[in-house]
Amino acid sequence: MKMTFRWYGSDDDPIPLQYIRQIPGVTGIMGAMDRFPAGQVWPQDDIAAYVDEVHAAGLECEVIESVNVHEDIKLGRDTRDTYIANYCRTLENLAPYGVKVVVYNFMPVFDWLRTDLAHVNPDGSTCLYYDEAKLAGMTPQDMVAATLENSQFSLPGWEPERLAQLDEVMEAYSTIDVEAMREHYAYFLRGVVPTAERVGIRLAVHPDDPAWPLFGLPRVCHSMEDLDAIVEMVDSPANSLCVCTGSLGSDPANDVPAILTRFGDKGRVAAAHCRNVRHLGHRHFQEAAHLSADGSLDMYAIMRAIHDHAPDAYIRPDHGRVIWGEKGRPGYPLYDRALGITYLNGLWEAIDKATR
Ligand code: DNO
Ligand code: MN
Repeated sequence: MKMTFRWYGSDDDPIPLQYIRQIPGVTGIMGAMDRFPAGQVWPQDDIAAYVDEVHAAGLECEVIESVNVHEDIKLGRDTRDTYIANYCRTLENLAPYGVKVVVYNFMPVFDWLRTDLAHVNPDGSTCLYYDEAKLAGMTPQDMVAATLENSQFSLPGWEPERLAQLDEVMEAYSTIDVEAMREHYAYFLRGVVPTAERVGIRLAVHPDDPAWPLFGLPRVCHSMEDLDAIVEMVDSPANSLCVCTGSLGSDPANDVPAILTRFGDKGRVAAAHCRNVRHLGHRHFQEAAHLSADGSLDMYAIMRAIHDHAPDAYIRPDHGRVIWGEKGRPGYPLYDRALGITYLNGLWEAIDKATR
């Protein structure tokens, strides 16, 4: 296991690398470079500058998150071959800088979504929160309008150009069902996995968050069955998973330790995001502290499954609560994620010593 921390780059992240290095047990970062729109080739100069900065801070940069998949690939449009070729070029550009795992997702239109970015808890901390009832009767267009108006909702990864195309994209998806989406997914994997294998990168899909369909869109990555279908599309360790425990765990029907065990045994867990959620009702949850007792997931069982079945996975804490008056990106504060790491490392040490 290698413990890492998501970092958006010095221009986009208020947390300095030096602070990340000061968290006990962190060996590297999971790098995010949100400035490149999906479909664009990540230029080598930008990658070099980013990775050099991470190395200069005494940290590794072996995982890059969210090399995003262009919507035309998910829609199966004729232009997809160009975007697949660009994706391969980005993998070729990342590999010489020591990148071993690339995390991506295959969610149509929306990446992760919440209905409240700063839900206030009784202790004064705030957290990300989702209540499907708040979306009742809303179209995606209404939701986008609400987001832009009062930032009550969150739409990560959305550039204004993409928002302008929302009507057209939603219309295009109206003819695409789960089966067609899976075909488009397999086509993408067949296009990129050979390059990933050749350059020594493992692709790791991040599951749908939350773990159910939204606005009738065909989401294909939120259950054990979905993950089975994905790993079977191309039989290669380069076609792997990033098991986000909080995303899959938003649906109480998902047994997250069992998922880690199953795909760990198949050698398909390249990375994991370890975080807790608290179930509040049907399609209704809030994000919790990492501690098992604060939420609905058994973080001990999760760490035990990683320890026993996917011991080489890169892991990181995921969304944290905002505590101690910190300012910054919702979900990505320093303090609560650092507390999460310390707790996860404590579980790991106890598991490791008890099983020797
Ligand atoms: C949600 C987060 C996301 C994730 C991207 C992956 O749980 O971890 O920001 O990194 O959706 O593509
Ligand atoms: Mn995650």
